[in-house]
Amino acid sequence: MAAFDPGDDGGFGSDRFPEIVYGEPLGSGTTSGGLDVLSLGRGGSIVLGFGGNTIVDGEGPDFVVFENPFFAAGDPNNVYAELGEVSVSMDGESWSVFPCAEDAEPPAGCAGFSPVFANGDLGISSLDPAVSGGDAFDLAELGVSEARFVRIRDLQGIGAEPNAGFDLDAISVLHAKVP
Ligand SMILES: [Ca+2]
Ligand SMILES: [Ca+2]
Repeated sequence: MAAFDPGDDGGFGSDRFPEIVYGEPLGSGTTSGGLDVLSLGRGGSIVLGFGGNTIVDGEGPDFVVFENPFFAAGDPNNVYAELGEVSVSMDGESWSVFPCAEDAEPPAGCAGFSPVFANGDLGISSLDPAVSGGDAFDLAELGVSEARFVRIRDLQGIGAEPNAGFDLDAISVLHAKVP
């Protein structure tokens, strides 16, 4: 299940929705923003389910969100980021929100800040946070043991049409319970 509530000036990738936000990410590393993404638009949001599987709280991070941030002009201190707020839910109605300090340096608790190296075409796994890049989340931080849905909401409303807002490439589930 995937439900997209687009904001203004987004929609890049929507012709390939929902497939574009499932499957392996196609990260472009630190040099440019990957194009295997759905642009949420200004204030847009998306809810993703995982085919009936649930994310469970295991040791360390439990899922990773892949956007397409990159180092502007190659400068690691100048990340071109479009941050998103991440929430989880069991029923799709009641949500637990990861607090996102978007103005902290570096931002904390948000998705969309860490460049993506995971790439299905290059054989770089999205299931190994040591190599994948992306922004990892731990259910334990919220005191949540299990989640069926992840919601991402664009926070910054930047970028030009049709690429405005948070660009979702994929979410990888590190700790899953399969029914
Ligand atoms: Ca965990
Ligand atoms: Ca982006």
